[in-house]
Amino acid sequence: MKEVNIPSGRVLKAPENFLTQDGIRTVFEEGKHGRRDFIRSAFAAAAAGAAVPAAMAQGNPVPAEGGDPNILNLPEHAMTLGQGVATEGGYGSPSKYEKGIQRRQSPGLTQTTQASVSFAPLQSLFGIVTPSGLHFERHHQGWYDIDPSKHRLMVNGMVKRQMVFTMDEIMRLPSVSRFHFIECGANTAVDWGNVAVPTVQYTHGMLSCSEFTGVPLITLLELAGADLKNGKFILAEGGDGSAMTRTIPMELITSGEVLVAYGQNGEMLRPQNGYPLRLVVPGVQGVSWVKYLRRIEVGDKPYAAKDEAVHYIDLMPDGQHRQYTSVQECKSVVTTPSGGQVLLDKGFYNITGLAWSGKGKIKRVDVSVDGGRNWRQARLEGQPLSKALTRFNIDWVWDGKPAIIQSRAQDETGFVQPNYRQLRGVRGTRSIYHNNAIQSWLVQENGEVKNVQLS
Ligand SMILES: Nc1nc2c(c(=O)[nH]1)N[C@H]1C(S)=C(S)[C@@H](COP(=O)(O)O)O[C@H]1N2
Ligand SMILES: [Mo]
Repeated sequence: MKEVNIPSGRVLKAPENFLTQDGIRTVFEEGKHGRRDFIRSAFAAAAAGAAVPAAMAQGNPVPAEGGDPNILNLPEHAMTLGQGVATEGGYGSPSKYEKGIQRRQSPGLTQTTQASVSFAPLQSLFGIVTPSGLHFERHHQGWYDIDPSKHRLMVNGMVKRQMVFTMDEIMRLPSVSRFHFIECGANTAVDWGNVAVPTVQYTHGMLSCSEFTGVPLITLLELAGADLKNGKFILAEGGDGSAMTRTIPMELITSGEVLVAYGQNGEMLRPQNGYPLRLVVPGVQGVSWVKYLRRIEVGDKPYAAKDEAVHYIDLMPDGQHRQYTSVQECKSVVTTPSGGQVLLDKGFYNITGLAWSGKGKIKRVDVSVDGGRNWRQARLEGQPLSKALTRFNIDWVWDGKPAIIQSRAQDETGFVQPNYRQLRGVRGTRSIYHNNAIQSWLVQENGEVKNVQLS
């Protein structure tokens, strides 16, 4: 067993060779020795009636063991000169103690790294924003770092003026910044049939949330004089070799929600996420968020592109394929405690997780610790934003007995996240995409948390 630090600083134990152990934080040395020694020696000093230095009585560091109790054993960082500004170059990086927090590939999931996925470490994140360097990646033909001065966006089809925009031209236009989640339609896909992967990083990590900045697509369509009466759809086309094209219904665009985005969390998009330009289609599955966006065509019918007619379809129980499913239905997941984490001891824990809906705002989240028999309402952090992640928390005192932790979200339309029985009742068992079932985590008596499914 190895001690690990989970989000919000609590220390848990995890098996040494656990598959995804490295997805969880390793304990700080201070946590392992320093603090406990501090408390122990403070007690020892008080018990021995030793003169406790004034600084220590105020909660300052401990006297050197066996030495002069008046000499404070200050840590090096309190006595030496720190490093100068920008010693690592002009762009900062996380602490060296946070190296274990990485996006990860699922071994054996795909044959090449170019047509693959890296999952976001949801178990280690706070709040609702995914740091750009940890945003999940899904590429069909690898990622590129495209020269923005050479990049162009063409608008054609049912328009009065076909236009080609440079990045400079796009960035002169009125912009907006909004928080939105992006979830791949295949998120949680491997668990459709049964439990397949051990941690929340692999079950739900094709999910991220950023503040995106860009120009509403409707602005570009208006500049091009698009026929908004007969033009019912657009086709969005990416500039990479995967020929990623998707049909987007015009209602989403005229509402002003769809953005041609260049910004992500206050800076330009990362190359892995579509630099210099991507489509942001709030609430809609990730595949429609076309990266390296190079062309928008206005048309009067759906385009039946390969990634909507053949891929990203749902096989229904009657044997028919459901096409053009795009809005991500209401879903939630507990991120701590979650698979692969180990509770150190009985007692208090903050259960925390994420909820989201492609149809709007999260209205409420309920949490069960007994496999869905009883539910308690969780606290939502801040004001839930539409089509963004919402963080929830709830207090829990673990009595040391096996417990099954679940979360169930409800959105502002009244839609309640289904359990597996309800979902399979409608969708059957042969789907891949769009699994929004309630997730169950089993806390075992030894504290180890496991991915389980209840029938
Ligand atoms: N040009 C292009 N756009 C693309 C893809 C791609 O392979 N090429 N993948 C799509 C899929 S399936 C998803 S889930 C999202 C992933 O976005 P991300 O890599 O920024 O997380 O991008 C979408 N847009
Ligand atoms: Mo995707």
